[in-house]
Amino acid sequence: MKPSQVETHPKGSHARILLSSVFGPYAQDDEFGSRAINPMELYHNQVTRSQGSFSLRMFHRSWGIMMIQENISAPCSVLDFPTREAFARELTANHYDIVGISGIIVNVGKVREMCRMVRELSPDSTIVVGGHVAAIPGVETMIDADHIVRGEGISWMRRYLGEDEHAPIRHPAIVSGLRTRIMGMLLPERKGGTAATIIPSVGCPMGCNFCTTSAFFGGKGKFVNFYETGDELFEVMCGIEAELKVKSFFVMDENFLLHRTRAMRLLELMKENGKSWELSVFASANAIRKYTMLELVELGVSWVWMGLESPKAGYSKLQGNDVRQLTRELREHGIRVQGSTIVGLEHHTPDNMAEEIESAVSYQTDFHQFMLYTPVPGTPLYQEMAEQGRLLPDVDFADVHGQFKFNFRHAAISREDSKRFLDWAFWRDFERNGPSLYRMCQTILLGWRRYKDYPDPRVRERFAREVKKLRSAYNAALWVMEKEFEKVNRSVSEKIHKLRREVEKESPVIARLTAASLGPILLWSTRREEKRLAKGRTYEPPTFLERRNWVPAVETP
Ligand code: B12
Ligand code: SF4
Repeated sequence: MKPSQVETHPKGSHARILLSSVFGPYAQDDEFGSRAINPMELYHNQVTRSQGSFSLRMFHRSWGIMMIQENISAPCSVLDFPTREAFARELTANHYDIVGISGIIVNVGKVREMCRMVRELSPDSTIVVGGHVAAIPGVETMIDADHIVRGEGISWMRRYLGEDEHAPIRHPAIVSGLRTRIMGMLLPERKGGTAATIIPSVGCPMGCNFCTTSAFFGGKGKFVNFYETGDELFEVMCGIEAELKVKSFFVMDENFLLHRTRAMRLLELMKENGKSWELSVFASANAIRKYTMLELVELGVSWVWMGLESPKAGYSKLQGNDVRQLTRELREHGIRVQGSTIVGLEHHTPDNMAEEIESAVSYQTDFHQFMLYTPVPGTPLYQEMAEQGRLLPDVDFADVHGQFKFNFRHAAISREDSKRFLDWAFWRDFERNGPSLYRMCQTILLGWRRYKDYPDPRVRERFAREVKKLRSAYNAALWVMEKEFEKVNRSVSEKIHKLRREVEKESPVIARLTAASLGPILLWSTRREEKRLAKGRTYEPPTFLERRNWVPAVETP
């Protein structure tokens, strides 16, 4: 359905709206499409999942519906991570004219059930479904919704309510992660302690054939900018800095560094205003190479999520780039690298797969995501596979996410083997390179040593903030990792020991004292966590209910 064909809702901006994410619990197998292998956790789901108690665990809110709520003037509730009961309660406790449901492809079973519940419990509501789930061909026959919105949702919702779709985008103050947990410890949630999420744009113009976010927002050559200029972005970031007391931003933009003019203007303003911010960004190798290391460091880039895919894959973003060298350089400049490698590309075979995984692991990134090559509905790759008749017919959409098994016929690798290779890749990266927390500590130390006397005080201040953590809690964690890793890989344990000694050289008293005092507590919590995980412990996000422009409904007699 084209958005332009949709008529404005009769109540316009007076319509009462509920925006909900799909219901949990998530980390379990159920008939609605929850999967134990697919918890609502970014790192544990697809990055550090083999790292046991050293896995970084945290939740992220559903930013799409938060953005929509912030940018309409209608009374609107956001219900995030509800249970089915909480969703039912909200539908009956309030009358909603519009119920918006947000989901991705794996969630289609839940979206179906939620539409059914709305029809039953709030039959007068108009149902709008948005997010990546809308990309499934024929989704209108799978769910009972009135409108299915493909692509950018703020402008759609504004149009639907008769509001100005081109009005400037207001950015909600979003704390990027919550309930962070590592080595069995729940980290305290103090104001300013966690980065803020900032979303400058959606989509990516590079248009890699498998990329669902690029395809969803227009494909090759297209994307939607919420903030065109560095000036606009700077203003938004200043507002969020003041509200959340943060200096650190998780920049949720598929290829932030590709937009060099915007990034360089942001840098100029950061310098003029003495902003010692740190940015975690997603960027492709070709985009990173548009900058010198000093530009990246001055811009505060402290963490980069970069697609490594495979050296033989031929993606244009990797062309002409020695990604191994780039990874090394970034780390030497104190920039943590999160690599992302695809398992099961067309040229992979059982004979070369182990070698390809070995090569990916040898990049020694701080974090490493592995994903199966996956034709996802809506992408050029899906279209191609469908035309070639290679899509497997009986794969549930709940299992189409790249962390389980192939959903297509690969020329050389079987479905069962796809999972074996994927699991092996995660394990090998952990076993050979150690916990990601240890690798991060390496990178922080390298950065600090290189930049502690840098002329720009903003840069010095940032590295000083980072090394403070290294000297205290992280050094205690190194002590534990060194001990625990003896059982996994003695040579890595020795490397951790050496790093700890180096950290202690930087700050002999504090680092040693913290290792001695906090270390044993962390060791105890790490071992307790291992036992809990072995017994099947999982984690779920809390439910959020937030209202904006809210006025209680007027009762009609
Ligand atoms: C944060 C995130 C998560 C968080 C949780 C988010 C949450 N609370 O649900 C975590 C880390 C837990 C997560 C988990 C998973 N994720 Co995820 N995730 C993301 C990420 C990085 C950002 C999402 C985001 O906020 N984007 C910015 C907002 C503004 O965009 P948006 O959400 O698309 O919303 C816009 C539109 O879609 C639309 N819209 C959205 N909802 C609605 C609702 C209505 C009513 C309307 C009208 C419009 C609308 O309007 C919004 C504004 O334009 C995206 C990648 C990306 N760049 O988007 C992947 C992404 C959404 N995840 C993806 C996947 C596959 C997963 C996992 C299956 C893990 C995996 N194996 O990769 C799990 C599934 C979790 C589960 N059990 O359901 C895929 C989805 C693919 C697909 N086509 O379905 C994406 C696109 C990543 C990718 N490129 O592969 N994820
Ligand atoms: S560069 Fe990354 S975000 Fe952009 S299209 Fe390719 S995979 Fe997607």
